[in-house]
Amino acid sequence: MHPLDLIDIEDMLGEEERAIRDVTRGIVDDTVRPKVAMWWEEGELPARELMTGFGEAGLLGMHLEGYGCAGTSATAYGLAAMELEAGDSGIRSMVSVQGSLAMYAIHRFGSPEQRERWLPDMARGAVIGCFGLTEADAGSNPASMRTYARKDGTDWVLSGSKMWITNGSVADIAIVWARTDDGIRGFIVPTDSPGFHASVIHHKVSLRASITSELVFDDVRLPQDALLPEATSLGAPLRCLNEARFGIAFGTMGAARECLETALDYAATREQFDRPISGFQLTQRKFVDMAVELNKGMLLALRLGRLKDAGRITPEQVSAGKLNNAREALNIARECRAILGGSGITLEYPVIRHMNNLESVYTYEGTNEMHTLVIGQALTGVSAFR
Ligand code: TGC
Ligand code: FAD
Repeated sequence: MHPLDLIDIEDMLGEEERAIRDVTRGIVDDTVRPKVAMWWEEGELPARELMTGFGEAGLLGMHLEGYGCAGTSATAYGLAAMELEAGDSGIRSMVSVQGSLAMYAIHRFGSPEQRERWLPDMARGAVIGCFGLTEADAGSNPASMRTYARKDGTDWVLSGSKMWITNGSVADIAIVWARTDDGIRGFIVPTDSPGFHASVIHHKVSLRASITSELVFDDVRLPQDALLPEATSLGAPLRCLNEARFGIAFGTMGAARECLETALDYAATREQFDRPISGFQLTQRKFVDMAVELNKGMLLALRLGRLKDAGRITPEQVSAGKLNNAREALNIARECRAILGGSGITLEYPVIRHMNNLESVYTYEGTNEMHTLVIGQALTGVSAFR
C-alpha cells in the first residue's frame, strides 16, 4: 500500500479505473515530468504535440460517449485528471478545457452535424478548443458579460472580448459565450475567422506551463450553423463548468500528493541538529495533518465520481469538491514548500511550481468565495451573491 494512502482508497477503485490511472501516470512520467519545470520556467510548452499525444492515449473528452471519445466512467476521468495534475496543473488544465469545456459544450449543446464535424478531431487532439466565458469585467459574474452577437440576415456578427482564456492562442476553435437579443448563447468560432484575434497573456507567475490568452472579436462574421442550438441561457456554460470543476476536485489531489511525496523524501534525508528533519515532532505533525487532508480530499473526489457515474451529482456537490480540494491542496503545497526550507523556492523541486499553480486553480472555475456562496445558498435558501 502507498504510505500516503492511509485508509486504503486503492481498494475502492475498480480494475479499469486503476488501469486508466496507471497508464496516465506513465504518460505523465514519460512526456511531462522530465520537461515541465523547464516549460514552466520558460513560459512555453509544445501544446500541440502534447495534445496529439493525449489524444492518441484517449485522454481527450474521455468520459464522453461516441464521436471517437473513449466513453470511460467519470471516476476514471477524475483519476486521469489527478495524474495529469500531479505532473502540473497547467497540463491538467489543457486537457480539462479541451474535454470538459470545449468538447462537452459541443457534445451536450451542439447539433448532430456539429458533433460529427468537430468531436472526432478534437478527441484525436488534431483540433484544439478553448472556452471563452470570462471577460475583463465579468469574471465571477459572467451574467454581466458584454460580448454581443447580433443577427445579420442568416449570419451572426460577434463583437467583444474574452480574458484569461486557457489554450486561447493555440486553439483552432473557440467556444464563445455571448449576449444576443435572445439571451446568452454559445458559438463555435474558428480562430482563423477574419476579425478573431488571440494574444498571449505574459508575466504570469502561476500556471506558466499553460497558454493563457485574451481573445478579441472584431465583428467576426459567423454562419447560422456556428450557433450551439441547445445552449439557450447562462445555464449552458455553467453546466460545462460543472464538468471541469469535477475534474479539478480530483486533479488538485494529484498536485497535493506530489508535493507531499516530495517533502517526505526531502525530510527523510535533510539533517539539521544532527538528525533528519522528519524526526522532529513538529514536522511529523505537519505530515500527519496533510496526509489526513489528502485522504479526506480523495474520499470526497471519489464520492463525487460515484455520484456522477450514477447520474445523481448536483452542482452544489461539485462546488463542495472544488472548494475543499483546491483550498486544501494549496494549503498542503504551502506547508510542503516550507518543509523544504530554502530549497523549496527553486524549480529543482516541483513544490513551489505546484503551489503557484494552485493559486490559479483556487481562483478559476469559480473562486473559493463563489463556491462558498453556492453551498451557502443550498444550506440557507438565500442567495448572497448580489
Ligand atoms: P443563476 O441565476 O444562479 O443561474 C443562471 C442559470 O444557470 C443555472 N445554474 C447552473 N446550472 C448548472 N450548473 C451550475 N453550476 C449552475 N449554476 C447556475 C441556474 O439554475 C439558472 O438556470 P435557469 O434555467 O433558471 O436560467 O446565475 P448567477 O448569474 O446568479 O450566477 C451564479 C454563479 C455566481 C454561481 C455563477 O455565475 C458562477 O458559477 N460564477 C463563477 C464563474 C466561473 O466559474 N467562471 C469560470 C470560467 S471557465 C474557467 O475558469 C476555466 S479555467 C481552466 C480549467 O478549467 O482548467
Ligand atoms: P473577480 O470576479 O473580479 O473576483 C475578485 C475577488 O472578488 C475574488 O476573490 C472573488 O471571490 C471576490 N468576489 C467577487 N464577487 C464576490 C461576491 N459576490 N462575494 C464575495 N466575494 C466576491 N475563464 C474562461 O472563461 N476560460 C478559461 O479557459 C479560463 N482560464 C483561466 C486560466 C487562468 C490561469 C486564470 C487565472 C483564469 C482563467 N479563467 C478562464 C478565468 C477565471 O474563471 C476567472 O479568473 C475567475 O472566474 C474569477 O474572475 P476574476 O478574475 O474576474 O475575479
